[in-house]
Amino acid sequence: MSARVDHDLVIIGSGFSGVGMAIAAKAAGRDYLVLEKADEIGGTWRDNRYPGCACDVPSHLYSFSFEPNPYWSRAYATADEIQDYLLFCVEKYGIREQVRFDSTVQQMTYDDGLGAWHLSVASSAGEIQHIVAGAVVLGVGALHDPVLPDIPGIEHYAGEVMHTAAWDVNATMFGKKVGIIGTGCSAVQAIPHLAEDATHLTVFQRTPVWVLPKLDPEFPEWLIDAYEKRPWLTKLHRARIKAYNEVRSLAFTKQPALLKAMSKVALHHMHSAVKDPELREKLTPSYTMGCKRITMSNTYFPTLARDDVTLETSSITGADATGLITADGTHHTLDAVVFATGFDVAGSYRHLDVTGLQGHRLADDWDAGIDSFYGVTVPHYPNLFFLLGPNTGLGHTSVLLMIEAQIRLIDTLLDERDKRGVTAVAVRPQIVPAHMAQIARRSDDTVWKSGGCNSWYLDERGENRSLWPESVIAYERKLARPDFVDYEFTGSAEF
Ligand code: N01
Repeated sequence: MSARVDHDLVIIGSGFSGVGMAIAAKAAGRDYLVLEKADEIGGTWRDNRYPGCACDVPSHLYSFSFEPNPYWSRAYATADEIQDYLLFCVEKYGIREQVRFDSTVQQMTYDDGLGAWHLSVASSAGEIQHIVAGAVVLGVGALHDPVLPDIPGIEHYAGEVMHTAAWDVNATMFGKKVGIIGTGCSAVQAIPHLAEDATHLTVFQRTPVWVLPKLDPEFPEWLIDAYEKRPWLTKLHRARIKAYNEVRSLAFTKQPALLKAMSKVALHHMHSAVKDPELREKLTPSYTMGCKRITMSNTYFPTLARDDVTLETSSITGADATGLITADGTHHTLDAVVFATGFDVAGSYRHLDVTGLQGHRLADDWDAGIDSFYGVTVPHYPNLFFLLGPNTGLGHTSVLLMIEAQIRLIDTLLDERDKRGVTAVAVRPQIVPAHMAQIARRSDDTVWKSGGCNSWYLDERGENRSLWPESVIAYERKLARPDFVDYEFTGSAEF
């Protein structure tokens, strides 16, 4: 480590991305520090504690490949079980002592002479610390900043207000009249649980959602025993579901015939639970399946068919002290309103004030179009790396596959930088337009663009800057063998 930097590597965020990067940095013998704005490890699975929160990617694939977990209790783990797994990894690999909590990065400025980043880090008490880092990895998550829609008069509402992604675990909906806004993945998971507790649940739906049956068996003891005693069996199972999810994910994105067949399955699933033709009509999506993330639930439709659950499709026009008002003039009296209204996808980066080479500011650069090279590096920002950055989200398989591929690439680039005895590595600006053009071409034939829906997958220009439009295995292969001519290695390490 140079005497002029405080740490070789600063990792921002301690979700799966940050923890995975910290484990790799420790194994590589780097001097690293993790900055976490909250007071506990975890990102998504620390914050999303709404009732019913779970992952709709199979548990054995939603784990680090180097730390297979034979003890997953079911096919699709709950949020609590996933958070426990992450905390287990943190303890096993001895990461916690290198995590600084209550540390929000406010500003980052690249120092070209030094080949390092100056970070301003604030605590909740307002103390500002200055840290110099030889490289920075952003593991801040794309689905992190909750969106609260602008409802006229909501400031006068006197009942409880919650967002699914900022759930107060001490809150109870028991015995209350509850309204939930939104019918995306989070809502589909929460609605059956909220209906159990509430005296009445009103679901405010703007767009119906495609829901497939969920095959979510609990794993029997003998199978958990077998996975525990024979680690190769866990690895084999993981490889099998990885291959299956790869095919499924591509098919759900680009195969109209398969999507049509799956739509029939979803409609049959709904019809078998909902007998009322009027309710069926309200629940039937008009956009092509796959345009938004496809959800899975065995309890969503039966819940909507309950007498104490109302599906409201008239749009919300306002709020007052006691509830919400819809366009048809109905006043819905509610003790609690739950926002299951999603995330500001660009928000995690907008909050960061990042200045790179020659005064380039990330917020301004990305206002003109969120360009990156494989979502990991961005021109004009040397020694800065993104985990789950632009165009590396996934619709229907495990983002941990992307995170691990990205961590390997970052490790390789930092090793190569150090081997060459220079201070900086950055992607060459000239090669990024062709890469982005290829992403645009590959996105053109996806259902995300042609499916006739609005979703967080596309930006306000209708361009895909969120998801990886090709095979995950191709992505892993490409990042495992980077072409160093795509990068500039500069700066003398001699001071
Ligand atoms: O959010 P969303 P989410 N009035 O943006 C509605 C991941 N995830 O939290 O469709 C009324 O999908 C909006 O309506 P519309 C996953 O990647 C994963 O559910 O825009 N309604 C929509 O119904 C997912 O894609 C898991 O018309 C309003 C909903 O709110 C991502 O997180 C589990 C409204 C928002 O849906 C986001 O999912 C959960 C308004 N003013 C989430 N504004 C896993 O299992 C918005 N809506 C891995």
